Amino acid sequence: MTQALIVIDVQNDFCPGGALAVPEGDLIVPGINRLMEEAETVVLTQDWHPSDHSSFASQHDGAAPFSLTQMSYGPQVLWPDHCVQGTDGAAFHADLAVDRAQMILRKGFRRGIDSYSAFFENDHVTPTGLEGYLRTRGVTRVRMVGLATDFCVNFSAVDAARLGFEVEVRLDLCRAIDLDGSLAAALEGMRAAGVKLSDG
Ligand code: VGL
Ligand code: ZN
Repeated sequence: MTQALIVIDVQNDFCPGGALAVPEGDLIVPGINRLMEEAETVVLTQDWHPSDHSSFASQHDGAAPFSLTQMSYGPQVLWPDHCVQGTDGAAFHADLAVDRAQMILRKGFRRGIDSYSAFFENDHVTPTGLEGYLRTRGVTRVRMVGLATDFCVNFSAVDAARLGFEVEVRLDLCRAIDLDGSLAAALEGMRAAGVKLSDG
């Protein structure tokens, strides 16, 4: 029974001062580094958008950031431009111990579709390949930490549970965006999917 630590999107744009800053997003870095030191298998995910990504409000005439739109694959929040490929905003937080990671999974790189989850793009069917990576390495349990609790951590955790992994989310090492009750809905959804929520 092998466990993997999956560190979701601990990138400059999600930290204070970034384009889509999550309150206290940087405070979780030291605790994540400590977990990474002990973990046998470490995966980092990296939100990685082209500059004209369709999840950006700037690509939709008159649309305000944080408004909701309909895409062919379902509802989509329109975000401020963030995590543009190759920019400093897309880089990992400078203090994150990235050398501990064996795999870095980039997601959201296709213009027309977002990818909150580390396992599937937002159409919920296009795989990222992470499931195969974990299974071929014998991983059956995953522990998740990172940003943001109510978006990328939530979607990743629920997908992992649906795929049959045993999932724990360390809420003390996550921080939320919390748009219109999205944090409460995410906690409820994760619980319903069988995700273990813990505080350390
Ligand atoms: C995320 C919004 C847009 C996240 C990524 O990492 O939670 N949220 N892109
Ligand atoms: Zn994004």
